[in-house]
Amino acid sequence: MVRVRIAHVSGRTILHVDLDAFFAAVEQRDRPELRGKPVIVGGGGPDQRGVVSTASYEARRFGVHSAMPLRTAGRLCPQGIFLPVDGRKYQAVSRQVMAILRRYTPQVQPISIDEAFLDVTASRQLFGDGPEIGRSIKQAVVDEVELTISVGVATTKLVAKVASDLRKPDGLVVVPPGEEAAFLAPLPISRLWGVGDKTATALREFGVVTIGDLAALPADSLERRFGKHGASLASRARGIDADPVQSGDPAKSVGHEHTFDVDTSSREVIERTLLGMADGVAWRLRAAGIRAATVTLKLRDTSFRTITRQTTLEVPADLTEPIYDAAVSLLRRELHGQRIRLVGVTASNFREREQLAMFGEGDPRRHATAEALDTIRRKYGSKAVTRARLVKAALPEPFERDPMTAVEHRGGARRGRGSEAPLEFVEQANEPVFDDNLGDTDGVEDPGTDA
Ligand code: TTP
Ligand code: MG
Repeated sequence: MVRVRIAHVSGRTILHVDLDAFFAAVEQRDRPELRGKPVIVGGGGPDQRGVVSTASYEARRFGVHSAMPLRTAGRLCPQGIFLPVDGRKYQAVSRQVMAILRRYTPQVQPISIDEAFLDVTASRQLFGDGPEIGRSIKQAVVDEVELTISVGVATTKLVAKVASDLRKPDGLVVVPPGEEAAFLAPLPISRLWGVGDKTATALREFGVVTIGDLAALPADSLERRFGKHGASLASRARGIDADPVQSGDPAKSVGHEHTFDVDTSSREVIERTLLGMADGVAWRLRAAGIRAATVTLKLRDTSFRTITRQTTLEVPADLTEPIYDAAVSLLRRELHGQRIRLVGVTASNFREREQLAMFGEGDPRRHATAEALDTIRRKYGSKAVTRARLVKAALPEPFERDPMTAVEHRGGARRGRGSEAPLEFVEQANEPVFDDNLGDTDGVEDPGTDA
């Protein structure tokens, strides 16, 4: 544990909380005979074709890690204890932990099944400073859920996230205000949240090894090389990240989700499904007279691992194409052959049409076409018009139910997959997330809709 003095400061205090070896730790908790042993959780059963969801720290010593084929894990760690994924159990535990976090502040933003940001700035008077709150949460999770977490405390989400990962398991890393850049500088760039493999490789070609190397580069040369992300890379390398913790407001997003009858790894099927949903989302935005600046993709795989990835549009949209394009580019970064159970797309960060003069109207012909189609849909029903790509796929389109009556809230009636309408119409209780400037964010666990 790294303990550092922290004065009461006027800036923000943000915590990032992440459970340690989550799925494996839950299994070790429930079966004490597995404690201290190399536990490897993956696949839905004895199916050796699957991949590792996670491995206990004992198994990690053999080189086993998430996303590794189970076969490889079996070779590296023959004495490993292989267990199937019990997604529902982990979801229930996740909800329990999130509920503990919400005792410290309503400003909780879950970003995956086992991690969340908290803005505790306003909670300090009641619960003590950031490190104190971190310790208190760690203790509560041990006492009530019998699991360990790692916590990062900092002034920004970016730095808190990097910090929580640094002393796993059971870590508490505190970065005092003003020391963000110095804290990040010696770390390899791969640790910088939002820097994917591609960017990391490109940066290495630039001679950048540590985050400090990146921070030392002039912003304009980064911009020349990396376009609009260059400037944001430079400031992120210094720990600058104004992004707020977004606890979510149901009124602030419009989304569709679809649970496949059979989990699929077909890119074509997933993309076509997204297209149908983007079309429905755009239609609802136009009906409400609003445009959305943020598009969030949600994916849940066979092992119930749920992520969301979010991107901000340069121009707020209420047309299918920009929403679909944004969702697909997020999707392509995340799909690497895994079987997908659920996909969703959400638009948020709304702007009234009147506020949009500064963005210009976009392509007026496209708008006229979309509005003409909307008129036909209103008059003859939503099935009257559909996209050629959806017809070819014989896919039901998303707006076959009245949006006003088909709103489904989480925690509502559970439905088996077989009985579900093929395209769920979900008014999302806004999980979305946060704007990572690189448009590549970790996302939120949805505890409810995929029961
Ligand atoms: P992580 O927090 O990335 O991993 P972890 O909690 O197992 O280990 P750590 O101590 O390093 O935080 O992911 C949380 C859970 O999500 C993990 O327990 C299993 C699941 N998961 C997958 O199913 N597939 C994956 O590729 C990853 C990375 C995680
Ligand atoms: Mg974890």
